[in-house]
Amino acid sequence: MKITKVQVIVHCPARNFVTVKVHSDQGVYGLGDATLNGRELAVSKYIEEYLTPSLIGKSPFDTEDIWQFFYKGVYWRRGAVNMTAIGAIDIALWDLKAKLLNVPLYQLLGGKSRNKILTYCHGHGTSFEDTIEKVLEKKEAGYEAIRVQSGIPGLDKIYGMNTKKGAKYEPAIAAETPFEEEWDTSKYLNHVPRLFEKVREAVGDEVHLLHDGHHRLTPIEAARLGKELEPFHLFWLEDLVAGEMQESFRLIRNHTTTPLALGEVFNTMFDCKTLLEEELIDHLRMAVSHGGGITPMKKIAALAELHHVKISPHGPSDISPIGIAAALHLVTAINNFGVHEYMGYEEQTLEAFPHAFKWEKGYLHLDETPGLGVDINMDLVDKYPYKKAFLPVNRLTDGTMFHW
Ligand code: CS2
Ligand code: MG
Repeated sequence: MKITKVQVIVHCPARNFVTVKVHSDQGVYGLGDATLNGRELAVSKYIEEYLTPSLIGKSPFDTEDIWQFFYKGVYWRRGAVNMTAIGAIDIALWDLKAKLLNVPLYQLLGGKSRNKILTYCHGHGTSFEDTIEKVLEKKEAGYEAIRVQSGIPGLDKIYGMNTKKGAKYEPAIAAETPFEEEWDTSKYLNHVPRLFEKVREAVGDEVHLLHDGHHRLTPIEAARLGKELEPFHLFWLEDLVAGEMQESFRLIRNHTTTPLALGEVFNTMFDCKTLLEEELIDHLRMAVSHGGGITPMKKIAALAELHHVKISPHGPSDISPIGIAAALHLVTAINNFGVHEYMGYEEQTLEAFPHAFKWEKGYLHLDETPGLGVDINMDLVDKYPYKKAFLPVNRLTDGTMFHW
């Protein structure tokens, strides 16, 4: 059995996606998600130029050896572009292998550890009232876990806030250069505890509430926020401090019992080794696509299990249904799953990637379709050409460049 051809497809059905299609001499193909929001072409070129030639002629069953070949063979290890490229190939090979064996992918990863996958959605608003309305709507729709973000008085355009009432949140903006947002940490820190006090009162104790700090605080600011939110029993506080500084979490952990989540920008085990070994977080948010694929994520999940950390994958709409399916199969098979983010997709994206997984009453469900259970509609590829789009950048109100 041999790999015969690799295609890299870049298109924009509602937003940009990069998809890898690995063909075998059996007439069966596997799909991988290589989307890296705002840097799509860097990954597609990397796969075409540097990975594809080495894949031709290899057996699609040799996922471990192929992963090691690309990981160890690059010399310049790690990094988001490199690991997303390797991850997409790895996901495609696992999809292909499971299709060739005629089983859903989770059967190759340990079988079923659960029947359905808990999800959280976004309850975002411009003001307290608008946010509470959104959260109640999501609760009504069946969500048991809801991430809450809201506009902050005095700041016009910030992370996680809808620009217009009723609009869907999409951070990447089509343009030649990135859009600039603004930030003020003290306004934020004063606002968030008041927001959660009101939301908790409106929604009751049954719903899990989450919040994303998007890497903007210092350790001591993060400790203050965690402490002040304790009365509202959050499911988690995500990305409080930039993830590069794993040691920062020692201080935060010592000050608060609010559960901590981190890791959507991580791409290898080494980004979270200290966090796991010292039990400094509760949820690891690495996406399978950005984390180098199923092969390393299985190992990371095993290390996390040893340290009471749950795998709770990143699931924004800039990860394609292929990347989401890869995470769903992984978390179906492992014991230490927490929650999966699910924003849903625009119509054009759904049309472009027909898929077997289904969302119902707060949970995602897989069926018995062999492989990942996702396809790509090749007839739509030319209809939706790539449009350059960027994630925003962020400055303090005095103009200082800040974290986004
Ligand atoms: C976020 C994302 O889903 C999340 O938790 O932090 O919206 C993230 O900003 C984007 O996916 C970046 O591409
Ligand atoms: Mg996040």
